[in-house]
Parts: sequence; C-alpha cells; structure tokens
Amino acid sequence: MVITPPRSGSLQDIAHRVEAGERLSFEDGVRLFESDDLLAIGRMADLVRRRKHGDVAYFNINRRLEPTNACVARCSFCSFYRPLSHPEAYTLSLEEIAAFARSTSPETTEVHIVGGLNPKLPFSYFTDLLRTLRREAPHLHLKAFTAVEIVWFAEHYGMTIEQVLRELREAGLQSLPGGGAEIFAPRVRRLICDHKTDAEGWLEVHRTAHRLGLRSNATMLYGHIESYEDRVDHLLRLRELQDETGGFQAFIGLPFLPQHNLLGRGREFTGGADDLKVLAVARLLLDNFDHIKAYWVMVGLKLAQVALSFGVDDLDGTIVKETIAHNAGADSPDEVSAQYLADVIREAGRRPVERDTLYNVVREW
Ligand code: V47
Repeated sequence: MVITPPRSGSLQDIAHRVEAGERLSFEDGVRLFESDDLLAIGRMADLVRRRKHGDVAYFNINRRLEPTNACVARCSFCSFYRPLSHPEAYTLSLEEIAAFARSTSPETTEVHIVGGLNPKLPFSYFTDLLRTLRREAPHLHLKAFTAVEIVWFAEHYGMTIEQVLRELREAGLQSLPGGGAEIFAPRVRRLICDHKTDAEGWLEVHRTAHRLGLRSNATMLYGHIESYEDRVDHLLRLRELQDETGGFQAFIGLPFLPQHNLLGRGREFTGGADDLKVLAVARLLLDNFDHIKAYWVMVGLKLAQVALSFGVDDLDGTIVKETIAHNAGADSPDEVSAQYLADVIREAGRRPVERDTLYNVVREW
C-alpha cells in the first residue's frame, strides 16, 4: 500500500527557516500558496506574529469618507464607481463634509478617505476638503487618498507627486491608506485596471510619501485572475520598498468581491481557506512589516477573528459606513462598536488595544 506523505512534510524546511528568523524567498512563497496545509502555514505565521506582538491585537475607532464616486478609471473589479454622467454619480459638497466631520464622535481618532478619479473637480476641492475636516474635527487623523488618486492628481493638475503630497500635507493630510495596489503584475493590471497607474507609479507615491515623513499602508486585491506567482511578486515588491524606506505600517489583504462588477461575472467569492492563507503568507513574507490587518468588512467578522491565529494582529476599526465593499457583495455590518471589536479580540485569546492611526496606544480595553 502506498501512503501519501503528509503535505506538512513538504513545508518543514520553510518552518525551520521561519523558526530561525530567516527571510523567505520567492520560491518559498509560491510553495506556501500551493500547499493546502493551512494549519502548518498558520502555525508559522502565528509564531512570527507572537514574536512581534505577544498577546496584543489592535483596532481603532475610525470612519470612512468617500467624497466622490464619479470616476474615469473604470476598473473591472469595482462596484463603487459611476461614470461622470451617471444619475448615481455624486460629489459631496464642502457643507456635507463639514456636517460629516461634526457627526463624528469625540472618541473617533481617524477618518479614512477614498474616492474616484473625477476630472470635473479642481485640485482645491481636495485641499478644501482636508481643511474643512481639520477645522471641524481637529481630533481626527486624516488618512487620505490612495496612491492611484495621488498619481491622478499629479497628471491631471500638472504637478509632481511630491508637490501633490506636500500641498495635501499642508492642508491636513497625515498618512496614506494602502488602496489601489491591486496586483502589481502588468498582465493582470492590463486586464483589471488598465486606466490607472501601474506598479511603478503606486510604489513611487509611497516611496515619496515615506521620504516626506508620511506613513502609509499597503494592500493586495486577490482571488480573481492572478496566479500564486503574481501574489508573491506583489508581496516581495512591497517588502523591497519597505527595506528601502521603512515607511509602511500595515499590510491588508483584500479578497475580491464579485457582485455588481464586470470582473465578477461567473466568479465566486473567495473561500475562507484562501483568505487565511493570504494573510498568513503575507505575515511570513513581509518580515519587515510591523502589522498584518484583517479587514473585517471584506473577510467578515468571524473570519477576521480566526485570522488573529493566522498571523493577523490588527482588525482595522469601527468604520460606520463604507460603500466600496458593500456594493460588491460584502455582507458584513455597516459598523461595529469598539466594545464589539474588543470582545471579538478577547474571545480569540488576545488582549485588545485601541490604537491611533500611527499605532500609538489610545487605551487598553
Ligand atoms: O483601492 C475595490 C479595493 C480598496 C473591490 O489602508 C475591492 O488601512 C475587493 O484600500 N472587491 C479600498 N476589493 C479599501 C482599502 C483599504 C481597506 C481597509 C484598510 C485600508 C488601510 C485600506 O478596495 C480599493 C480596491 O483595491 N476594492 N473593489 C472589490 N470588488
């Protein structure tokens, strides 16, 4: 009788290297994705997480602001954007933004701003938006505009990336979110987001932001037409830039949500095993990133909780209301309370710590 050797056997050399604190290679990354020994991968990722964070897991009290959904990029995975002349296209007025700011609770520490590429708006709309938030709610950290938006501002308004970042910072910008990275491989990018900046543009924005002293995050959109090699290439390009600048704080894996977008036709939601694997492999490959975040809005609260044992140390925040994921089929709630997130973390055996955007401790729950 032939007994198939357990799959975990094939990962043992990687496990030894993880235990020894050695950096993993491209080939290691592909082998991890190819393996279906989820628990072995999770154990390795949990070891790395524990070395970095012990029993602490983070969250924050934040809100999402999406100032415009009018967008010319037409990404095939996106269910949020509307063409400029579409009846559902909107742009919030400065009065509406001021009202939003006034409606945030005093406990809220961050607003995360993401929007479409809307050529009808002057650059001053974005600086005024930041100034309005600053004026109306000075306690909020303004984490705003993906690298894709920054490149678009530079091209559309005839500025360099550095000029854009400096002017936005002057108006109140304090850090950059990690969106818009999708998958760096040109073959995939051509098919899913041909009309926006390439990998080099995305990375250049973050490089410049880090040089100017702004911290940022990084994402990867997976579970569509990318290969395992594309995922590992993406993660290693992030690792390379982090070696150079040290400015990234957190990595967030974004599972492709297939509803109401072109790319989703005939495609299913990602499985929980793949979601956990992406977060765990990211923890293993991104040895120079402090934080791996499970974005509960997209992966769901239950899986985000389990992910705390698969390399994740951060659950993002309370959110209140977001549209990008919910338009694409996310069935998570619009918001959760800080107490709820703290309970989710505690139930998973971790110590909940509320942080601000820059990972300063706000309070232990
Ligand atoms: O840039 C769009 C992605 C991003 C879909 O930096 C989709 O802390 C899945 O970047 N299915 C916005 N993903 C969200 C984002 C983010 C989220 C949480 C925390 C942080 C952070 C950043 O969502 C977009 C795009 O990459 N996206 N459509 C979709 N159908």
